[in-house]
Amino acid sequence: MNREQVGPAPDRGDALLVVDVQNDFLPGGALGIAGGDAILAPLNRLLDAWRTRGLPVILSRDWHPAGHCSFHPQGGPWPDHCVAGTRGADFDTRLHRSPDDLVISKATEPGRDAYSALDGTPLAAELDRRGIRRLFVAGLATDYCVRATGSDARRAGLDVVVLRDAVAAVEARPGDGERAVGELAASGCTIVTTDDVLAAMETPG
Ligand code: VGL
Ligand code: ZN
Repeated sequence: MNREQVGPAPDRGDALLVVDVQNDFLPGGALGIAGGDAILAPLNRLLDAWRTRGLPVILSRDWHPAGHCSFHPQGGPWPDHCVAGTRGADFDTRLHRSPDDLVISKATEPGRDAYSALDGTPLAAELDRRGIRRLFVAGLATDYCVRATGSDARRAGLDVVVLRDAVAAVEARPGDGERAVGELAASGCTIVTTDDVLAAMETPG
């Protein structure tokens, strides 16, 4: 796509937020997203370029206590997933991580679900403290946590760029992923591909 869409080349003031790339959301996991692992290659390319420039990476993780209210046995909409400290809650080992990444745990309270990485977490304060004004958002799932995080970030006054080839949707109803991307665009998020961003990084200014 075109270079203009990304806006200024990623630099100070920008962060890459990787939402919930955890075993339970990938094929074979408790809430495995079909084709979810297809995001790993483009996402890792962007992570590598991002780190080469010393830019900050934030990883959110769904981090529920056992018996969380969102689980079926408690009357919630989901099978048990991402229980804190379990293998299902671990980040996928294929993800290019670094000890410098900021990890944000969310939905940690037993009686309350939270899809947004900004809901009940220190993320907004951290972004403020680090002077981050624009978030590049990738990860899982487009129609739940990516959508909620992107629209929350817009409400918080941040510029938001959604990486459409580095997100994947649960698709409880067919089309949920596309609808979520449409809603994010309508709320003022910029929708681009990882290649758009990589191209912008190669030709700054
Ligand atoms: C999510 C369903 C339940 C997500 C989390 O990360 O998108 N989806 N919990
Ligand atoms: Zn969850």
